[in-house]
Amino acid sequence: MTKFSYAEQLDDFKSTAYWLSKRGWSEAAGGNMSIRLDAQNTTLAKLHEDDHIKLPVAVPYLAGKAVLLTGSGTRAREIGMNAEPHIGLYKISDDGRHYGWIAGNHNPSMELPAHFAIHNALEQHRPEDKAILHTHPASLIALCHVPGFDNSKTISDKILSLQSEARLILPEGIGFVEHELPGSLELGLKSAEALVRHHLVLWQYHGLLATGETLAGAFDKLEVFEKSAGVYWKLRAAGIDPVDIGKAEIKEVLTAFGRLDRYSS
Ligand code: 2HA
Ligand code: ZN
Repeated sequence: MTKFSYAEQLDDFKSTAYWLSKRGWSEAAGGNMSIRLDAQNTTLAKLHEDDHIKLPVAVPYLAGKAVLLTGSGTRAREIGMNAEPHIGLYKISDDGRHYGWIAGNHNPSMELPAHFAIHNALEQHRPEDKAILHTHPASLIALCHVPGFDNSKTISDKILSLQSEARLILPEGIGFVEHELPGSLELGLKSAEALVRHHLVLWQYHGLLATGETLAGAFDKLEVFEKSAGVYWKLRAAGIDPVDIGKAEIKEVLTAFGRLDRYSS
């Protein structure tokens, strides 16, 4: 099998997968991850036309770029031990309408259309965010079953107001996409739209999509949201209806740290 040598990215996949597994957030083969590689990498083999796979929508911002993506059926608990056999390297054609496999694992995650659509949006709007992580944390999925928790604003306001620093880390709140078929293009396109503004998107009844400069950075944001959701469930389990911090105090915190402009109340 053709090999590739992206040691830094492989370490990021490995340690993030280890922690996803340790936290019980990626059961069985649930979840997937990808990293967009910097600039056009001229050392990558040119894509043969015969190996071109047509993309359902063009990804012009990814033209000529490459993405490392976890393989279908790969398990976080195994990636966390040895990442390399589980990661594939894909290149997008110069016209941004096709992609092809270059090296490594060549059976990509079913969420490839979502990852490519999101990388395309990130490259356009937040090029520093090169990593995408999808996982299934129980406390976040459970939020989708609370009556009324079916939109970005309600979930952001109720959950990110339970701990002083949560809204500071996620001032724009979290995005929300209603239930869509896993692996579908619709899921990818709606997520790409939500991610223009948000770093996290909750997929209703499914799981979370997180972005960051690295997978570890995406994991940080996921951890912050999950911590607040954990506080919510602890209170609910104790029969307490959360009081929450209150908008005025949240605004005070965001103002003190210069982040009020990213907050939409
Ligand atoms: O099984 O989580 O959403 C991988 C997934 C697809
Ligand atoms: Zn999933």
